[in-house]
Amino acid sequence: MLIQSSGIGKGARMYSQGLIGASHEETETPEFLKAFQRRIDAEEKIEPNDPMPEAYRKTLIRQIGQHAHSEIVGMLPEGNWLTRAPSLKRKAILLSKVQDEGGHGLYLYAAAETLGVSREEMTEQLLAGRAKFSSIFNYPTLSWADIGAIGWLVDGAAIMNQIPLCRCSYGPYARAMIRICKEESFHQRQGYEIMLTLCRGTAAQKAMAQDALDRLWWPSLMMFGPHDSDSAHGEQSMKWKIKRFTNDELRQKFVDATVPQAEFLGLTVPDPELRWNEATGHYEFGAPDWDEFWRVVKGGGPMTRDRVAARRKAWEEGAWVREAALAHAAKRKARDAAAKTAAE
Ligand code: BYC
Repeated sequence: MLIQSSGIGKGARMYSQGLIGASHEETETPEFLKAFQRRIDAEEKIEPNDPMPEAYRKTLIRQIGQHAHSEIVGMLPEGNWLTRAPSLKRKAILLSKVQDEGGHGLYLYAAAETLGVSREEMTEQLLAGRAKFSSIFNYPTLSWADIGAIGWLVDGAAIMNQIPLCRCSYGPYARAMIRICKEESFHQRQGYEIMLTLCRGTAAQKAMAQDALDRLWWPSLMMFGPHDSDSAHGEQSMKWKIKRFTNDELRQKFVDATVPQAEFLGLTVPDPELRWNEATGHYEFGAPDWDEFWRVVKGGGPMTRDRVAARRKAWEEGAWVREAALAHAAKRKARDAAAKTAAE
């Protein structure tokens, strides 16, 4: 698999540059850029072998790579509760959810590879702290209620962000998102069901659910990225139809959908500024602590070091599997070549 992945990567890079050996400054004439934008505006899907501006390719590698890392790193906070799930049923459901997240990471790494980057390169960037992963996974999971809150809030925020990504202009990313969104929808429901069970349980269980909401509400709002005025990539990504809504638009949609769910649970959203605005038909809400957001995003989150250390350990301990797969693939290739020669 690894040999093939690297091969796809190199091929895609060659095609996306248009002329082999020419720099993108030479090939990206104003006419080329206009023609590309016309394809985007006409809602055509861009496919791996299509010519594309270098900046479009790089933006996608950054976003899809970070998205893939988030899925994989996101397995860790939930994995932390696999051995302590309160029943066999809860354990089986959580195990299956965590496996789904691993699958999402793999589709996304594969989608990024079509743009000319290998999974090894992306992993090296993550381990060296050069590639980000979602801020939310820099926080710890302190109680079983956090598993409910992650499904409800984190997968809920992910769906809000990812449904529009199913219409992203880049074909492989858009197609990967369709299956991912179906699975995220199940994840959100299982999280909400955990919260509902806790909220209908004892006073101590309800307090545990409220505590999880108190700690995870603001980090969930931060998942949508910085305020639009501080979003470095937002405007261009909207023009290229990679993003269909701005960070603030999606955050508002999330708040509008989630606050009534909190009310149904009988929980209080920890925002004194939260109020329904009859005139706009939307909730008004307070600002997240943006200093905390940037601290976390820049690698200073409470769990950042642990998360990266866990991924480094897994990558190093998996080296023998990658080596064995490569050796097996080389042996099969040599055997097939020998059989072909013998048949000729
Ligand atoms: N965390 O210009 P902006 C899941 C960075 S996994 C960290 O607005 P953009 C799940 C941003 O990268 C779901 N970094 O960026 C898994 C940029 O920095 P660089 C993960 C963030 O890309 C397991 C800078 O801030 N979802 O659901 O236009 C279990 C400026 O931002 C964050 C995705 O990855 C953040 N929250 O918009 C359970 C969705 N926000 O790269 C659940 C795909 C911003 O210039 N990604 N930054 O160094 C996106 O939709 C977009 O990339 C974002 C940001 C909306 C996140």
